[in-house]
Amino acid sequence: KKPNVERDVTINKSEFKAAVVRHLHCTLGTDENKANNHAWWKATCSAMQEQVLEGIRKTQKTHYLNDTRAVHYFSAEFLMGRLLSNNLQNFGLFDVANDALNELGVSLSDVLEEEPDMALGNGGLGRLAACFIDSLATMELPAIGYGIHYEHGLFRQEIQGGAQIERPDSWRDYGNPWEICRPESIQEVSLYGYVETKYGENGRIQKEWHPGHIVKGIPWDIPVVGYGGKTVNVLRLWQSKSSGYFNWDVFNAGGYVDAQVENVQAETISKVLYPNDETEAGKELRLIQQYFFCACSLKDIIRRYKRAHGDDWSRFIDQVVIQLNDTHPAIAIPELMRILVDRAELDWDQAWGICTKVFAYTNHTLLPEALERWPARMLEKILPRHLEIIYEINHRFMKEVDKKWPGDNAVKARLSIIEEGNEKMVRMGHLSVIGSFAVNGVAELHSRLVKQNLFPEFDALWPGKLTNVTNGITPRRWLKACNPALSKLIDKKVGADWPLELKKLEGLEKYAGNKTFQKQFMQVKQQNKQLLAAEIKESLGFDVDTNAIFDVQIKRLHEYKRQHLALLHIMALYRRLLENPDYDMHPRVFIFGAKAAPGYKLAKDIIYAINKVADKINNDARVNQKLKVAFLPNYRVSLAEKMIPAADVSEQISTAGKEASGTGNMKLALNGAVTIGTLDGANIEIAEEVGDDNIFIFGLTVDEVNELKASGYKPYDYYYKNPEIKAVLDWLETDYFTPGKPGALASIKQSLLDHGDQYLVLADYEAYSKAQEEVDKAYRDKERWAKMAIINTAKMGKFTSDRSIRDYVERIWKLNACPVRKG
Ligand code: 26Q
Repeated sequence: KKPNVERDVTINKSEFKAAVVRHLHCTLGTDENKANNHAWWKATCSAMQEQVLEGIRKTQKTHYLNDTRAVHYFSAEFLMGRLLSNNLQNFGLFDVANDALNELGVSLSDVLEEEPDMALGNGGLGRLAACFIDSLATMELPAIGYGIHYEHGLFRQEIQGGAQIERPDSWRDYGNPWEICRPESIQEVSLYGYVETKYGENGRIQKEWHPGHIVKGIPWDIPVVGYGGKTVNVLRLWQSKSSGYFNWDVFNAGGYVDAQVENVQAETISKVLYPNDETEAGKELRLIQQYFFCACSLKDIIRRYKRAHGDDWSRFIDQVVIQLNDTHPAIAIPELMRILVDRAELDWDQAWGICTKVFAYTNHTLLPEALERWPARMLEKILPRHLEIIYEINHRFMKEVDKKWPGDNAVKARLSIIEEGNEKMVRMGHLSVIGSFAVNGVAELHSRLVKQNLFPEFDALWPGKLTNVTNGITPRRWLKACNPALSKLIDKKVGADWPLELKKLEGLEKYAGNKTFQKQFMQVKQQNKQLLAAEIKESLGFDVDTNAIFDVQIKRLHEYKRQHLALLHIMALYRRLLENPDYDMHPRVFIFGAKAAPGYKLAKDIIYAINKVADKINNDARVNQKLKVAFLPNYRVSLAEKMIPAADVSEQISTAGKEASGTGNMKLALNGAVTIGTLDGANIEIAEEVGDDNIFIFGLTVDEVNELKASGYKPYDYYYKNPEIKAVLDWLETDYFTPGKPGALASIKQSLLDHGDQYLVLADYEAYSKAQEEVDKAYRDKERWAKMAIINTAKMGKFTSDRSIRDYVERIWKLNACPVRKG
């Protein structure tokens, strides 16, 4: 069966070949004999780009003619990964390109490897944005992504002597064939300066911001090709440039502008992505980045709106909805108020009415250290008018609070946008909730905790505003493209349109017990494991046994994600094997990928420890037939695409209540990995889908975590009670893993014992270790395991990002699809 998508693009093999060769000659100035794989890659991209640009033109024309309502997805991060293979797939040209290049004596898979990842994001939040714009284009929804054109994306990770070293990422150094510069849409953005208060004729107070600095924003458009190749939306990323404007009057007046700050050169604004996920950094440049892309994007939206509707603001809320991906773009709320009140001269209530019908906000975290707060003083310096507007928003909001809870100052203090204290801080989460018409968490449990713990009074004040939209992933990239062997097998059983209707995978369930299908399914897994084993050999230089269980933990390194819980267990297995060479376990390879924020000491220590323990185990002939550890450096989207199809076991072991959703959990299960995990984030919903028999759930629940903490958690109790815990923690302090450097791994032990083990690693250790024994037992029963793996794939339909987008569209955005046709 062919997918039921009518493809618009018709280019055959010989035409494709001709286009590639033409670009080799005319775009790259080389020829077939001289070209290396990089040149072939660029020429292939350029050949594709002809199709893509045609798609953009048609899509934009269609949206314009239909005067469509559109969603504007504001995100400081878009973790796109590679685009060529995705664009070929979505245009249905993968096989055409493959054959064309083959005839030119070139291997498409080698060419695909030439593409640098577009790593303009840290992890989950940035990748979610990328999956969402894929779904939006696929579902033919009018949408645009807005973000920052970072010159350097997330750092490249090297491992030297076991430790993480950060190197600059240079994804654009040799040119990016996908991006299109749009100089006709350059915008200007103001910074610094002071606010002048004027009194108009009608007695109306007028505010005028005299900026100290103006920077230019240059838009670069990245095509977003929907599956089927009909709608091609764009991701618009802003690059900063100096405008040459510098207000010397403001500077000379003194006091308003700090001379030192003027040194924030315009070009530095979009230089580099901040690598601190889940921590609030409070850096001035970060705030400027946020404002810069929000201001450019709002101007862009308003320019487009005015082209169709002139100065009539009455239809703005019908045409525009803006989704804020976390609070990073929350400054857009006072910016829109400023435009409406100061520039368009609407009165406050009218302007606020518009704002609160345009913005919706997605929360991605409950961790207190990740909730953005900006010093009022910093806002005052960089965005003086915005701080005034925030105070006004807050003032009016406090009156509303007083109506609901008269005289209750405690509730006012909790709900105020302004946190009083040593230093006044602006709470961006509060601003986002107050300025939006909808607020969502990213998994059922997380959304419940957002309502109950993070914003309980907001929920009481505005019932229904806080809601859930469970995350999802695009099955085009995360199954069809990254796992072609499994995709073809699935096609044969359930038809080829599952990438658009992921629930169709349920059709696999009836084969879960079928021996032939089990064999085929596990054969594909075996092939994928061989491919990953080759990658491990190439990257780390050692062999792994593909009959071993491939146990995969891939995600940013953070204490709450508990890579160190996995590490303690690995050390315990090692110890059991040393104590008893006949210790009965199926061979296992533990495979990690993780970057640590450069300033996060303990996270880096954990990476170092994993690598040191790996060195020892991998070179210990007494155990390395049964146990290996592979830490693959520089985890990124393109590496994930190789690891995920090869995983038998998916590690999702965060402390309950801490992982908002997780999305790697969905990708791994979709590819037939079985989860070992806590009742956290989307794991709970995954368990609901696959059933308790097809997942290994262990550990404390959210309620138990809270009870244990309330009753006074004492990690030393576990240390003294469980000899294995004691042994492995003490082992960390010796120089066994770090010869000549005793104590090099001691910080981990310290954090777990002396610093209170905030994330309850020791409390969950025993349950984890038992669950791992269950995993071992289950794997040895080949049929049982195959069945579990198949059911995991079969039951992932819920987690397509198309479903997430449908939820947003129906419950929040109220958008209509706009089919793009030929011509
Ligand atoms: C904050 C301040 C300064 C610099 C950077 C940051 C920053 C950057 C990125 C803070 C947070 C992030 C990213 C957070 C993130 O990825 N959260 C994850 O979002 C996923 C998608 O919803 C969830 O699945 C994960 O559970 C959540 O951890």
